[in-house]
Amino acid sequence: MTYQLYYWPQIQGRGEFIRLALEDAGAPYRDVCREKRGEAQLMRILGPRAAFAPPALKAGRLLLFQTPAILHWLAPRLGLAPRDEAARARLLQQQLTIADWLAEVHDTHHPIASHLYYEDQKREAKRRGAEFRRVRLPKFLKHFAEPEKRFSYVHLSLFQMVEGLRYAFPRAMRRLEPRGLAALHDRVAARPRLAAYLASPRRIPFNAMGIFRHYPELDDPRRM
Ligand SMILES: N[C@@H](CCC(=O)N[C@@H](CS)C(=O)NCC(=O)O)C(=O)O
Repeated sequence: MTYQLYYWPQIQGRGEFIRLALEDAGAPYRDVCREKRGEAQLMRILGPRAAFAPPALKAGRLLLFQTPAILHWLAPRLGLAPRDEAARARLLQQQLTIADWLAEVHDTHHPIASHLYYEDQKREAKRRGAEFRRVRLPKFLKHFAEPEKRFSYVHLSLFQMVEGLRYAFPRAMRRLEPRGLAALHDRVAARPRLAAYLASPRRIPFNAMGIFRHYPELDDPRRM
């Protein structure tokens, strides 16, 4: 089975959480929108009623949207989740919390509207960013500070959160990052297939269009 991933070609974004699972498992997949005329293919599956927003995964006749739902379906097939229903439900619960966390990261630079420029909501972003660093970031980090021993797709997603947050908020992360999460990050980065992926051109670099953006004015202030 060759899986087909549909996601905006310029950013890691939410698509990256699915890419990491496919890459770690060594699963055959096409990153459809990064091929020729890829965005046109994305538009074709984004019918006004079929779906709300990418990422999407196509597997045979199944077309599935929503990052946590895709991972929930995919992970047992890739050996990244047990088949036991209760255990899978608990992983989905954690992935949904990660999705909430990711949305809050996005809202630090787009607190008013995602369709407006950052430059048009900078003042609000500064306030939102400060509250995020003061209250929400420590709360999420603490929640995931001691990851479960049994490896799953949630570990891959937590790796991506750490990577992204270190890029977006380097000073705050130096202050707040729990040891358990740093250790998880290093363990995941050393997995052979994942290490190969991260070093390859398939890994899109972080940039100023993605969900994780580095605006120094939203990070902890530099010490004088
Ligand atoms: N909850 C959805 C969110 C999907 C989403 O917001 N996708 C973004 C890109 S990362 C998008 O294309 N949004 C367009 C829109 O909301 O109109 C998921 O986890 O897949």
